[in-house]
Amino acid sequence: MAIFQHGFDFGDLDMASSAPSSSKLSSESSLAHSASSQTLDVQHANSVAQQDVAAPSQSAPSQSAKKQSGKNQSAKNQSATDCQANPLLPPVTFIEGFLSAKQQQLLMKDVEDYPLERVEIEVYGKKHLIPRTQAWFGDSGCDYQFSKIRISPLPWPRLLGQLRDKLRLEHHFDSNAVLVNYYANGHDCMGWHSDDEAEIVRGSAIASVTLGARRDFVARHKHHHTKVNFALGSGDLLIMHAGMQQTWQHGLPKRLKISEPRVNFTFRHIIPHFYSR
Ligand SMILES: O=C(O)CCC(=O)C(=O)O
Repeated sequence: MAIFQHGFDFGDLDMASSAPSSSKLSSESSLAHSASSQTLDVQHANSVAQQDVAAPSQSAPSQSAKKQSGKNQSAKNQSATDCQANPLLPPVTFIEGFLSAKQQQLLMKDVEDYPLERVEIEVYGKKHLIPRTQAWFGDSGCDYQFSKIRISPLPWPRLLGQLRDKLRLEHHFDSNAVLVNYYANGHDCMGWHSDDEAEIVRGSAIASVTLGARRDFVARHKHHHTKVNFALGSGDLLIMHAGMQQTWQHGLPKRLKISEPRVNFTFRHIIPHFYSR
């Protein structure tokens, strides 16, 4: 661990500047997706969801979530909500304040140099440009295919590699590739989907780190269609555990009043050389 942290300039930065924020989890089984109803219902729904998460023996973040954040130098600035024990909620751990303000700033600057692309995909035989830009980084051989497009990974940018190390160190989360999605404003979005492509190690977790504008990340159960909203803010981490992709879909709806950019990194575990085997 000492070796990891030595020269780990990303982690060496002042972690104390990471400010805590209130929990932004809401259950919206009966909510429409308008920005105003989201805002109105967050408080009420939040307490419902928190009760669900909390009852009866999890009235605080679970022991495992506490243990995880306890390992972090900035643990005092983090708050973790572990939904894994509640079958009505998606199996996720939501960690607010995972990145300090300084780390967010450095990463945001780094993103400016990424070769972000607006790729064209085919849906039901029609070609569309995706409503966001993206880049794919990873270890060699970690190709990724979606909507009939296959992309090979670019080498890890230094800071993103450090972010991967931070996830490994603090959350025992291993990954070999990351998808970067850049949403220029609230018009950019991502539709309902599951990250269940064949090259993703089945049952592996996916870690999502957010920078920039706070946006609603909505999970929808594939069978009973319950929706749960996570208002992900800058520096937050959402770990989607085993079962999430098989049982729930997720998406990032448009929020037309938002004019600020948002960046999201989803760290994944890909089967290397899957397409050349
Ligand atoms: O931007 C987000 O938070 C969602 C990203 C996502 O769903 C994905 O990369 O599969």
